[in-house]
Parts: sequence; structure tokens; C-alpha cells
Amino acid sequence: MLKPQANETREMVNLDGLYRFQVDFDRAGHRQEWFKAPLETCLEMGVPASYNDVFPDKAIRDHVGYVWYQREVRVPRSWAGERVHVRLDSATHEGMVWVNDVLVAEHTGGYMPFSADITDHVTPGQAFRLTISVNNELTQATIPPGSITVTEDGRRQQSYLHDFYNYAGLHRSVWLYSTPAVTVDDVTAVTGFDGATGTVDYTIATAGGSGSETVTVSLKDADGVEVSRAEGAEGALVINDVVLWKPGAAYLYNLTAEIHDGGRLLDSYTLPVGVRTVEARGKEFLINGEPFYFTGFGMHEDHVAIGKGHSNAQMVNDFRLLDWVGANSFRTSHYPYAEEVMEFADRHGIVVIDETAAVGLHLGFGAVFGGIAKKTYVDGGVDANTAANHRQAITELVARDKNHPSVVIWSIANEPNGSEEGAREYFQPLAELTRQLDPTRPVGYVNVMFDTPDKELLGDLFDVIMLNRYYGWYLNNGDLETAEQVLEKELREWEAKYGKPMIMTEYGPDTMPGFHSIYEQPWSEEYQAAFLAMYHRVFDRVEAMVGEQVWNFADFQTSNGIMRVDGNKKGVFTRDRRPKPAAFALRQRWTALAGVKNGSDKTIAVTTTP
Ligand code: BDP
Repeated sequence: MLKPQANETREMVNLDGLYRFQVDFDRAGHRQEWFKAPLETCLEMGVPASYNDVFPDKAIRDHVGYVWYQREVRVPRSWAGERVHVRLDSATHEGMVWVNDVLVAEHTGGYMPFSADITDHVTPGQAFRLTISVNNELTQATIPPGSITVTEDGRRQQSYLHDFYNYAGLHRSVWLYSTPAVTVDDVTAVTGFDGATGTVDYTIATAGGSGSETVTVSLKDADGVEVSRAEGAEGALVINDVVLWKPGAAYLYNLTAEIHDGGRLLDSYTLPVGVRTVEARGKEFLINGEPFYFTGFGMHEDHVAIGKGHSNAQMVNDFRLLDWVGANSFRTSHYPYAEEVMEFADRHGIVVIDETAAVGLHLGFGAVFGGIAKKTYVDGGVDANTAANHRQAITELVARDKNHPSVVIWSIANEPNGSEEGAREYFQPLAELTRQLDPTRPVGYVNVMFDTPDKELLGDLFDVIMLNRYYGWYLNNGDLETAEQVLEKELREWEAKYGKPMIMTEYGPDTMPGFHSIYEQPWSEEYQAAFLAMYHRVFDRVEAMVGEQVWNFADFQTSNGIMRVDGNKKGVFTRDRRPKPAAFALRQRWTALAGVKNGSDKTIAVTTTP
């Protein structure tokens, strides 16, 4: 799915800003057709942002159901003869869009864009009423799943098995954009190189044409000099003296696809392309054929007041902090991030593990929190409905992000139940689907701590082993000596079982900023630093370890619970992005590693005995 752009054949109007805003406490909006008239409200809400923390009102923050956004939009007069579209970069978790009285789009899945061709419902030069209803409900079939209970006095309550607050609303930009009648509908670029010669295999999908049009593709380097050209909807561009996209040293070409009818330009679309390869081979993870060692974090789109709303300034701040701390990568835990984030990573050489929103597919977790351990892969649990939505989530993610050079691994789920009967039947088709949609990138899922190598059933279905481990926190709390032994033993078992590259995708303790202890007590800043240092000693001893991503980049908001104090405190930065002492220790280690295990001499020193 192409991100809209403005160029010589296309225009865009950004629809961010203030919207009329109404909370549908009585679930009356659809029945009463609120889209047919100005909303009866005095509330306004900024877009993009989560609405939850913007109003000092518990009822709004805890609301389970629909909220409504509305504004007037004028279609530029100059768009006569063009196709007109409205696009929402996301509506969390379900959006319905009306143009005046007409429903033009419906989409479920809170972290993916969707659009509608509204040409037949609008008039260039005239204004229309844009109304959007957004539902924040999570059910057993949604991705991520959740469940709703209704109290005796009629209040709807949402619960879910993931550890981040269920922020909702229009988290990303809203656009009005034009396309010509004949369009470039999709572009797929797959890159490779042999010595100094680079290749971009491309496929251009067109729409609205008669078949008589011609497609041309050109590639310009970063200075705007054309370096390659080809004709036809499918083909290969060859680049002499190619400059590769590398971690920490991004280089982007611009691929422009044009549709011509005779001498007339009908449509044009430009896609930045980074030439690079990725491969999981043996115990190594290779980028451009060279071993790569991931350093960085699992992150969250999470900020004070705006929640999961995208903010370019906050994004730049987060990326500059990643750079400061020496991180070369991150995981989009636990959902796809805004497209601006992916583009920024492309431009700045940051490596991304791109994750679907499939988090919480583990109904046995209930027992850990004192509840009942339910079976996961049963009807009404993680079942065929979940699988259908999971397929949609994977398909949309690959369609949106397939051309980003920064993306090197698809993570199709975080901590699903990987040891119960039914897990293989559930995940095998999804792993196959992902490979079929994108044969060029390694595929993985993130393994939960209880699913040790003797129990888990999935590792052979994937190219990389991604592990979240909390020895020294949820287990062996305060006892880093034992934790170190248990961790190393387990990592060696994984290595022996699969011989695949392994990444620690989560490790870290909750840490209260300002709490100190000479005894390295849990929750102290000293404990966080000692905990991370212990894990690093172990990683350096296990050959198959190809990466470390600390949980978490920053403290983040969660639902209420006795294990959380105003959210999860495992951040290396606080929620307002101040460093805890561990940040300085990581900075030292990661700047020295610079993406190569055990330092810059590129040799992997392995100690076989603990
Ligand atoms: C892991 C989850 C992550 C949590 C983390 C934690 O993947 O989302 O925030 O644990 O408990 O199980 O901090």
C-alpha cells in the first residue's frame, strides 16, 4: 500500500488539527446517525493523539466503546477531474468514515492505514462534513485480543493480556489526496548486489488504465543523478558502483515509476530505495553479507498526554536518544509504528524488527496474575477468527512496510503460547504466509520465558530465535548469581537445539528513578545497571547471540495493576526521556560494539564453559 505523496501528478491536503469530539457513552451514535449533522458537543480534540489522557475526566479515559470526530473539509477547486481520496494513517482500533451522509470506509486493526476513494461523493471547490467513529474495544478475535465485561450497573470494562495502556483515537495523520484516473497503484522493490553492481528488481502495479499506457522506471542517486532506467511494469534496474544502505550509514536512491500515454505523463510515484540484503545463515545474522549484532530496545509509541499519538518532534527526540546511547536497532513492540518512524529509520540507518499487533495470544498468562490458566488454542480463545485477523494483520504490515530497507525481520507475534497443543497448527500457516508475501526477509516470533527449549514447539518454523527473558526479575528476583547460571544454561540449550541466530528481544528490571541501593536491591537504579551487565556477560559468551534489545527504551503507561506504578518502569529513560544510570552504561558498551559482536575486530570470541 503506497503512502500518499505530492508530486507533479498528485496533491495532498493534511487534515490534522482540531476536530469536534464526542464520546458515545450510550452507544447511540450509529443508531441516531450522528454523522448526519454537526456533533452536539463542546469538546474539541487534537489529531493526531490518543484522547484518553487529554481530558481530566475519568469517564473519558476509561470509556469502552465509540468516540466521534468531525470536521469540515474543503476539496481544492483545482482537483476537478482527479480522483479524490481520504486516508487515515490509523484509527485505533476500528474506524468508520462518513463523507456527509455516506459511509465510505470501515477498518479494523488499530495500527494500519486505510483509505477510500470518495470522488463520487464530493465536489471540487465545495466543503464536506467528515465524520469518523473510532471504537477502542478489543475482543477475543481482534489483534491484539481482549475481553469486555459488563458490570451489574451496566458499565463496560475492557481487559486485555498485554502490558501497555489501551490508548485509542486517531493516533496518526488524516489526509485528503488526489490521484489521476490512471495510477501507479503499488511498487515493490527488491534489492541485491554482486560486487560493485547493485540491482533493484521492481514490479509496478497500475490501476485505471486501458492497457495501452507505458510504464517507465528510473533510479536517481542521492545527488539526483539518474543512474539507471528501465521500461515495463516489471524488470530490473542495474546500478554500477552501487552505494549500499548500511546500518549507521544509510544511502537511499529514488525510484520513480511513471505512466505515459503517448507523450503525456499520466501518473508518477517516487519511492526511496536502499540497496541491501539480509539473511539468517547458520548462527549469524547478515546484512550485506556481513555479521550484524543488534543493539537497542523494544520501544513503545508512548508519551505524556498524547499517549500513542504520533509527534514528529517526539520521534526525532527518541531517535536522537537512540543515537546518543549507541543503539543501532529497535523492535516495533508490540504493533506497527507510524510510517514516519519507518521512513526516519530508512534515512538514518537504524535497523528495525517490524512487529504485528499480535500480542497477548496466551491465555495461560491469567494464572501468573492469580487467575485461572485457560487453554489458548480453543474455540473462543485463539481460534480461527483470531487466525483470520492475524492473517490480515500480517498481510497489511508486509504491504505497508515491504520497501523499507530498515526492516530486516518480520516479527509475527509477541509471546504467544508456543508450547501448548495447537500452537504449531496455528503458527505454521502464518509463518508460511509471511514468507510467501515476502521471501526476502527472515521471519520470527518472540518467545515467552515459560516456553523453554524443552517445551516450545515453534522454533524450527522460523529463521531467527527471538527471546524475552526476565531471570533476575520475575524469576530469581534479586539473585543475579543464580539468574546468570539459569540464563546461560538456557541460551546454550536453544543454541544446541536450533543452531540459529538468537536475539534477546527483551530483558530488564523495573527501576524506580531516584531509588538507590548499595545492596543492588530490585527496583534500584543500581540493580538495573547490574542486571543488564550480567546479561551482557552471558551474551558475550554464547556464540549464537546476535543481538540485545533491552526492555524498554522508556517507561510507559500500562493498565492498572499491583505490579505497576503509574505504568511499567523498565525504561532506560524515564517517560519524559531522562536517562537512568543504566543509559550511560549501555552507551559505553554499545558505542564500543558498533554493531559487531565483541568489538570492532569482527572476530567472535566464544568461551565454551560458563
Ligand atoms: C513481556 C512483554 C512486555 C512487558 C514485559 C514486562 O512482552 O510487553 O511489558 O514483559 O513485564 O512479557 O515488563
